[in-house]
Amino acid sequence: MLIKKEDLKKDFKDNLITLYAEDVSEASLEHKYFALSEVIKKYMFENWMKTNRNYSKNEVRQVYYFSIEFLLGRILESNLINLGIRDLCKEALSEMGINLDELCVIEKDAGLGNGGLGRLAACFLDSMASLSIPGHGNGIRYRYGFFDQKIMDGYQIEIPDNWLKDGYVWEIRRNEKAVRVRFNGNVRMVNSNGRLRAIHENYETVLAVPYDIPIVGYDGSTVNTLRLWSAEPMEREFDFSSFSSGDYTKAVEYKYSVEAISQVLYPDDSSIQNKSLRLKQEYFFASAGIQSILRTYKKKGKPIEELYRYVAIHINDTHPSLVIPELMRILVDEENLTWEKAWDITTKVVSYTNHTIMSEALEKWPVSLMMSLLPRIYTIIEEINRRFYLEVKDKFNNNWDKINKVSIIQNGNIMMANLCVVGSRFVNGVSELHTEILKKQVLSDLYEIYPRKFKSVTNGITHRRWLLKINPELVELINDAIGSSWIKKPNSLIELKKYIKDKDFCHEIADVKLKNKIKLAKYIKEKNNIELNPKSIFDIQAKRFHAYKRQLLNIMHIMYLYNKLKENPNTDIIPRTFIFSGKAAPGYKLAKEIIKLINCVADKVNNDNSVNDVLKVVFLENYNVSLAEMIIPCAEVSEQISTASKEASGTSNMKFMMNGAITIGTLDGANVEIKEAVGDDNIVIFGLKAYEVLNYYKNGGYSAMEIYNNDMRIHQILDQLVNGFWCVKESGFIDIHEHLLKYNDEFFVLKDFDEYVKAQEKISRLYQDKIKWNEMSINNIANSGRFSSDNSIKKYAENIWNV
Ligand code: 26V
Repeated sequence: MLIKKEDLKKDFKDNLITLYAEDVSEASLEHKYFALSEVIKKYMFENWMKTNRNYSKNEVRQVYYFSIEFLLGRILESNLINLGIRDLCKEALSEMGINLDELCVIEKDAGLGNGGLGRLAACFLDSMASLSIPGHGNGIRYRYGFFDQKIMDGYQIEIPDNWLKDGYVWEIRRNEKAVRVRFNGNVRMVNSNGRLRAIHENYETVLAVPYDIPIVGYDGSTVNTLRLWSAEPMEREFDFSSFSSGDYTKAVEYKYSVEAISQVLYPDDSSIQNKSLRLKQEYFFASAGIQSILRTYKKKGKPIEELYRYVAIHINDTHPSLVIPELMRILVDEENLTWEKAWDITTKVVSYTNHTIMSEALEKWPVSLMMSLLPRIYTIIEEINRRFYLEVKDKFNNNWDKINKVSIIQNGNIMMANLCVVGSRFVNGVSELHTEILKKQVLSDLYEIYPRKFKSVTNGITHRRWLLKINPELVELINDAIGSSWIKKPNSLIELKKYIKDKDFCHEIADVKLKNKIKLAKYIKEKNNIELNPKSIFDIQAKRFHAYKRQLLNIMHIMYLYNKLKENPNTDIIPRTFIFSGKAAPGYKLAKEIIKLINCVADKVNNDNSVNDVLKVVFLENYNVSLAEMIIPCAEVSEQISTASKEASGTSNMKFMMNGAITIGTLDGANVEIKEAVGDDNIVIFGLKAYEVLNYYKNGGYSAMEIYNNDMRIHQILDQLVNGFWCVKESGFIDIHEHLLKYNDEFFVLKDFDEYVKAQEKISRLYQDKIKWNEMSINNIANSGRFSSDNSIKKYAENIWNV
């Protein structure tokens, strides 16, 4: 579709009139944002309709990506980029005296995700559409997204994210496509014509209403759909006339209990487990999604037995795992297929990605809860488990230890990862290392049963957002050097290697970085009132706060530097700005205490004139997609310092390298592959290896106390945690102290400290050689194409979905 500037201007002005009865001079930025978005929507909708018609007419296999999180961020500018009209639009608006950037920031982030997992889902949608793969998202339309974080007196405060307050332009409510989802009640088995039949009675019905968001691919031709479900009461059940019969409060209670299902995104923390509302959410979108897929499929007029030819369902972690018994339920109870046939279809259609090896994060649900909330689904899981048991008991020679480990139901709990492996065609980890750990440890017995199910697909990020959109000046440099073919073929970024020894190019790269840093320094001055030296090294750790990600190691290194400078003011230090950003789960005490510690250290360091020429510490509140877009282009050092084996992949590591930062990291997750890609000289690696960590967990032999007693730097830092050194008023950082000493430092912070300090010294040394540093930076950018999510999606398409 060819869009002309004059048409765009006219459409925009028309919209201002029809929406707000205003002209350009009268409209507020908000109104202009909405008017523009409506124009862009119209441009997308034509191809959306075409894409949908094409999908329903032609016999193409559709992929449905089920995820309880989609962390989209803002999408106006991405849509403009993918439609190929960002510059045109900028120009058109500027001719009317409007700055596009000012409109883009009006959009509220769609923060329907916690972090990496949700953002991955969003990047994958972008890649599927850009590669013209018929791939759609299926999730929940949360009324409140991930909380907004405020820092008050150094502490994290959570504020509800009312992102829908002013309406969301990119969605369409589709009343006519609503489906019903049933909860509670009881199940009775009856014999009908020689077949056992399940009758589900006395259930409560919830209406699932879909909201569709168009996902436009790069070049605009393919427009896929993200379908998010909202939970609403059935009108019949929520009948105000019952007021007269005295049931008014009951009716209101019903309404609220139903709406609660899609009310709020759970901020992941250890307390999710056993939350019945969470289980309701999981079944709600799994069931609604499956019903909607089957309805679409049946319109094609194909026999249900052939479903697997036309449909691939992917489950992003175990949260959508009830897809498996739900599909079984419909095939057996409603389509009247035999169990065997239904199971054959289900296990050909579904595939599963695991995203963590942390045992606390592996989902399990009490049998009692499942039985009462989803009685029919429970009986199906029980039957899957029974048949699976018959299959493995011979294979494992009645080895009960092993049989129990693979069992779907264990000690009164349903183990969702086991259900997923048994019920899926393929299972994959999200980096090579992570997949190896799944095979050898976490899911080793299941791997023994199904070796061919296991695959590895390393995560990726969409370079269209994480480079093209967020770092325009770097993009201009790249395009001048190697042309713009990398936008369609991200691996072509490798051509930049030719420029590594090009002095001019090196200088230009450094200039762009400096410009970006100056912009960020200005923002930080306004936001935090901290003055930064843009020539200092910008060293950034931006991600969720989790003990295993070890923000603590980072801040302890800063505490050590401070102590060293105080002891010897002549210590030669290359000026550094340490920037932290990220949210802790509201119930995660330790993580919140680490945030407080960072803010206390920042306060003291930044206000101490004897050190603040060389050392600055900043905590940027409310890390979200938009903030990530702002800070990532400014990083020179990317902190990827998780305890080896714990970070399944990581994706910010990829975003930072793509924008020219050098990684300081452990050999964990995708860092291993980043090291392979850039070579040992272009990354700084330190710390325990995954097998060493796993070995300590298995066999013991680590004593944090011993390190505390022998390393005086650590001794001093730990003592300062509890003697009021950093925050005089506070009672001290007792939880952190105990975590490290009393509970023996579960994530090996003390163990890796010495190597981390040395790695940081190496970073400083490297930075002094500006030429070398810029070469490293170019090398990182050049090798980052491999981590485009286009590559991940191609692998899924070929090896897993068969599309
Ligand atoms: C959740 C929890 C909750 C309880 C406390 C411990 C804990 C640890 C981890 C998690 C995360 C669960 C799933 C998840 O978000 N995994 C992330 O997925 C990303 C995309 O694949 C990947 O890059 C991250 O490494 C991985 O942590």
